[in-house]
Amino acid sequence: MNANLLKVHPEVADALAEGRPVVALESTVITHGLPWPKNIETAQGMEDAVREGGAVPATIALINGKICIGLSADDLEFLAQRPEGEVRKCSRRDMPMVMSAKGHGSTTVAATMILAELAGIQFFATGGIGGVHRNSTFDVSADLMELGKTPTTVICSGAKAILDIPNTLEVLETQGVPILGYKCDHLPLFYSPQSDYKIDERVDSADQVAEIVYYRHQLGLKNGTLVAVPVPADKGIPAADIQDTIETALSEADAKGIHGAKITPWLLSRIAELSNNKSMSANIALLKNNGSVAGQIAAAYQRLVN
Ligand code: PSU
Ligand code: MN
Repeated sequence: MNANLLKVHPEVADALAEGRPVVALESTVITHGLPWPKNIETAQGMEDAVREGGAVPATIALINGKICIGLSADDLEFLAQRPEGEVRKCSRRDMPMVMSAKGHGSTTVAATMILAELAGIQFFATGGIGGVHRNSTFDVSADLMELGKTPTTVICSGAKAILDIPNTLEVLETQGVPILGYKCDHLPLFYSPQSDYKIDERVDSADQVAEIVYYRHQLGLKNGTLVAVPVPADKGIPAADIQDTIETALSEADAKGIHGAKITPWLLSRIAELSNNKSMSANIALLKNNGSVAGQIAAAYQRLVN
């Protein structure tokens, strides 16, 4: 790759060169997931959490057509303040167009995995992955396919209950992506710490995750690994308490004909409104917590390989 296209923040470049742990962070949550100023507070809070966990954070985005691996405080604020429509939500397919137009793009889980891999970053923290949308034969997030072919370890809180969870789990199985339940036996559903879906493997420490990732690497497997971390108990919303809100938001979206890349951001903000922002405080709490767990996992991995 032409090195001029990649702008690696000096702190991240140093950490990578010295073999210190780094955790990638996505930027769609900043531009399309949370409103100003919650988005900037959360983006900074997540970076702090990664540091507390023991790693260097690298938030990833496209700014003026350049791939940025690690953002300065000014870059973060710049992205967080862009008016709607100025930053394109980028999944795998969108990045070349944004680069060609010298535009701005925020990266989804799929795009962040691709760019993290390009930069040599193996661990990535986010809120929730995309999945199979309900009542839709073909709206399957590119996140799921990316997890099948890019060897990034994604630390998240499962997938949102707005999705078709059984079909999402089937696609992940087909793609060869294991789900590790971080101190849990059942899949967390983003806002909700618990569900009825049994998880593939329970893990109880960062070292255990690091070891599983190590063996995946040794086997030469090119797929990703998902680590599912429940939202902290004091901020979680029991699945039964948010189910009606989710159903309402889903039928409103249906009536309005909202679909494609717009549906996830629309549903998130509608659910926040309908829940008097309870869903948003769960969202923020789980993002920070996942940053911290990811920092610990990245640090454990470095200890293991050193
Ligand atoms: N889940 C969230 N918040 C988000 C997203 C997912 O809780 O902001 C974003 C992520 O960037 C994810 C993307 O990768 O939505 C999935 O979108 P789609 O279904 O269009 O692939
Ligand atoms: Mn989609």
